[in-house]
Amino acid sequence: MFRYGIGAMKLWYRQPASQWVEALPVGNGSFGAMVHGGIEEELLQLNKDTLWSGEPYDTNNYDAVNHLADIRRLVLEEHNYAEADTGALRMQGPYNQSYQPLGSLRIKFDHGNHVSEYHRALDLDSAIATVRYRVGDTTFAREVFSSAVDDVIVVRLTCDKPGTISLTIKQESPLQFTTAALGSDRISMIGRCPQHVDPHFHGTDHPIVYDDNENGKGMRFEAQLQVLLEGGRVSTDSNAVLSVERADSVILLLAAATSYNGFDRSPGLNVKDLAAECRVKLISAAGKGYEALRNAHVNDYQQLFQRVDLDLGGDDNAGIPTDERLEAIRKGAEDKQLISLYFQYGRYLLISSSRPGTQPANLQGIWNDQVRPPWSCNWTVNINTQMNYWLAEVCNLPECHFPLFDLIDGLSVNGEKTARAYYNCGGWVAHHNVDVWRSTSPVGRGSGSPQWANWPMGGAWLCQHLWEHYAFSRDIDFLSNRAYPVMKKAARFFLDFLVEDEHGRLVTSPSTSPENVFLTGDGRRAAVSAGSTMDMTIIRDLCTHCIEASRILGIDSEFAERLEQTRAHLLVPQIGKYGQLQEWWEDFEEVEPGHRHMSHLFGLYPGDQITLEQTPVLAQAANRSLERRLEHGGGYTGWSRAWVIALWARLREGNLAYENMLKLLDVSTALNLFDLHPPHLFQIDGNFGATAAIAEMLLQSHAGEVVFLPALPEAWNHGHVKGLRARGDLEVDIVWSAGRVTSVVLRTTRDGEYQLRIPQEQKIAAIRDQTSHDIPWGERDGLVSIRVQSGLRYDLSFASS
Ligand code: FUC
Repeated sequence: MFRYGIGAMKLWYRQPASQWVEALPVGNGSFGAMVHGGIEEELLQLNKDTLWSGEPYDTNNYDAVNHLADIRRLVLEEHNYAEADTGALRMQGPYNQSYQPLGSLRIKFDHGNHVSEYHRALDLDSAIATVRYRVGDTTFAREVFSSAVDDVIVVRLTCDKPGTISLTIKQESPLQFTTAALGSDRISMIGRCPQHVDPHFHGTDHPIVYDDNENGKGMRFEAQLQVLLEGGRVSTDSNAVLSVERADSVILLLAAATSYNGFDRSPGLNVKDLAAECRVKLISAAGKGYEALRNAHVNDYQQLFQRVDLDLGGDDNAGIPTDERLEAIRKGAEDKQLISLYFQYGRYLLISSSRPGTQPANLQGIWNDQVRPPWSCNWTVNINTQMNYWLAEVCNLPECHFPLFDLIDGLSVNGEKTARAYYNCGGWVAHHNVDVWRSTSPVGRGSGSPQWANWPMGGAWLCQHLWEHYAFSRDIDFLSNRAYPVMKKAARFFLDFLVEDEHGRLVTSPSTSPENVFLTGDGRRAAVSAGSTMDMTIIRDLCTHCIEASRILGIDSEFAERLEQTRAHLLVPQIGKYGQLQEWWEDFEEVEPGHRHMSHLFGLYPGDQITLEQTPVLAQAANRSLERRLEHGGGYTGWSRAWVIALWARLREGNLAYENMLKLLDVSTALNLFDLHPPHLFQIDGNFGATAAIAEMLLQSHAGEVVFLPALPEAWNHGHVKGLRARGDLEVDIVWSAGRVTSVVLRTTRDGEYQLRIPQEQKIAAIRDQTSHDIPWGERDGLVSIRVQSGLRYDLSFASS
C-alpha cells in the first residue's frame, strides 16, 4: 500500500457539472452514479450493470450456413471480394440488445444559488465524490460513494449550522416507471426495460417496444431510498416526493435491484422479490451508520487502489482545478502530474465498474444516461472490450478481470450453437457484438456492413485474456479449471473453420480486418477476403497458448500435436509494398490508410509475436504501418490513440508514445477526464487503454523478459512507479532519475527464474534480498538472470555510470 500527497489524487472543479460528461462517476462495480454537484439541485444519474433491454433469445440465423460455400468460392477461387461482401450479408442475424439507464435522484435544496467558495471533487484515493460551498456564512457539504461492501450508494449532507438543511427528493427514470412512498422516510421507484428492436445505433430513429404482457417478458428494476436524519423532520407525499425540514445532517441510502437472473434465464418470469432485495440492503446499511459504512467502503476500495503508485515528477498542480489543467495542456503547458492522475483514474474506473460477480465494464463502464446509448453501450469485442481489460493485470487489479471471464464463459456456451449454425463447426465462436444475453452471432440483419458484422474472432481474442491472467499469476488452478477448457473449445472451432488456399496455407474465410475496407484490383470497395493478418495472428496466439497449457497441465498431448501442425501451416505475416505489415492476405490498397483500428498490429500489442529482438524485420514493418496510419490521421478516436501509445511503447519509442498521450488529452478527453469518441461521445476504452499503455511505457514482460523503462520519454526524466505487475507473478517498483534507473524492487509469491532487461548503458551494482544478502546473478547480451524465492523481496541497485 502506498500513500500519496494530499490533493494529488483528486479531480476537482470550481463549478457544478453543466453536462453529463462533466459529472463525476462513482461505482461499486455494478451500482453507479454520475454526481453533478448542482447547487440548488443535486442530480445523481443512476445505473445498475444488469439493467438491459430484451430477454435471452436465439439470434442465430439458421440459413447462414447455406451461404458459406458460395462466399468461400467467391473469395478463394474467384477473388471476387465485392460479391463476397454481398454474400456475407446473408449470414447476419438481428442486432443485439442495449444497456439501459436506471434513472435519477434529484435533491432540491432551499438555500438559493448565491454561493461562494464552491468546490466539487472526486478523491481517487477514497473513491468519494464531494461538494462544498458557502451560502452567506454557512458551509454546506456533500459526500457520495458507492459501497461494494454494502451494495448501496450513500450520500451524506452536512452543514456547519444546526437545523439548516431543508430539501426535497424525488426519483425518476427515462424508462417506464412508477414511484411510491413506503413510509415517512422511504420512497421507491419500480420500472421496466423495453424490448429494443435493432438498437445498434443511438438516436431516436429505431423503435423502442415495451412488452405489454404484464406477466410476460422483460427486465424489471426497483430502487429504494431511505433517509436518516440528525435533527429536523422527514415526510413523504402522495407523489412520492420526500421532504426534509431543518435537519442538522442527512444521510441518504440508496439500494437498487434488477430482475436479471443470468444470461440464459428470463428476467421477466422469475420470482425475484426486488423490493425485499432493496429492503434487506437498506436495513443492513442503516444499522451500520455512516462512519462504519464509509470506513468499510474506503478500506475495501483502498485494498485495490493503493497497490500502485506513479510519480512522473513535474510541478505539483493539485491546487489548480482539473478542467483548467486540461485546458493548459491543450495550450502546450506541461503537467506530468495530470498524466499520473489520468493513469490512476483509469484504475479507479476499472475498480468502480468491474468487480468479481458484476458484469464486465461495457463501452461506458457502467455509466450511461441514455435509452439509446451509442452502440447500445454494449460489449464490442473487436477491440473495445478487450482494451477495457488491458490494464487489469499489469496495473495490479487482477480481481477486476474476473467479470470478463464470466462473460467469456457465457459466450462459450451460446457460441457453440453459432459455430454450428453459421459454419457447421465444432467448438465455439463469438462475433463482434455482445450483450448481457451473451449473443454470439453476426449482427446486421442483412444490411449491416460485413466490415464489422461478419468477424468470427471475438471469442478467440477474448481467450487471450484467460491466458494473460494465467501468465501474470501462474495460477495453475485457474488455467486448468477455467481458462484451458474454454480456450481449447475456441481452438477446436478453428481446426474446423480454417481452409487451405491455393498455396496450401491455412487461412480464415470469410475474413475481415475489423471495420476496415480495401480496394479490389478493379477499384471496388470490399471487406471480405481470406486470412487477414489479425485473424491469423489471433489464431496463432490461441494455438500457442493451448499448446503451452497442455504442456503445463500435462494433458491433451494429441490435441496439442494437432494444433502444432495447424500452426505450422498458418499463413504467416507478410510485408507489403510500402514496407508495411500487410493487413490482408493480398497487398490491397487501403480505402482509409488512417483507419482507427490497428488490427494487423495485434502481434505487436496486445500480442507478443512481434518484438524488436526476436522479429526485427516484422517490428520494422509494424513501425511503418503505424507511421502510415498516423500520417493519414489515424488515432482519431480516444481508444485508437490509446492503442497507438501502447504500440509505440512496444517499439520502445517513448517520445512518440508521450506525444500521443498529449494528443489524447488534447482532443479525446472530456472535462471529467472521460475518454471521448467523435463527435463527442463518452467511451471508456480510451481511459483503460491509455492507462495500460502508460504502464507499458514503464514496464514490459511479454517476451520472456522483464524490461524496465522500455519507453521512457525524455519528459519523464525523474520519477517512480511502484506495484506494477510483470508476467510470472512479479511485483515491480522502479525508481529513476535523469532518465536512468536508480533502483528496482521485485516481490513475488512464487519461486522462479527471471530474465531482466536492463536499460542500455546501465549496469547492475548489486542484488540483495530483504535481509541484505547478496544474490548471485548472470548477465548476457543485456539480459540479467536471477532466481527468486517466494515471499522474499529483492532490491536491485545500479552502478552510477
Ligand atoms: C467499434 C469502433 C468504433 C466504436 C465502436 C463502439 O466499432 O470501430 O469506433 O468504438 O466500436
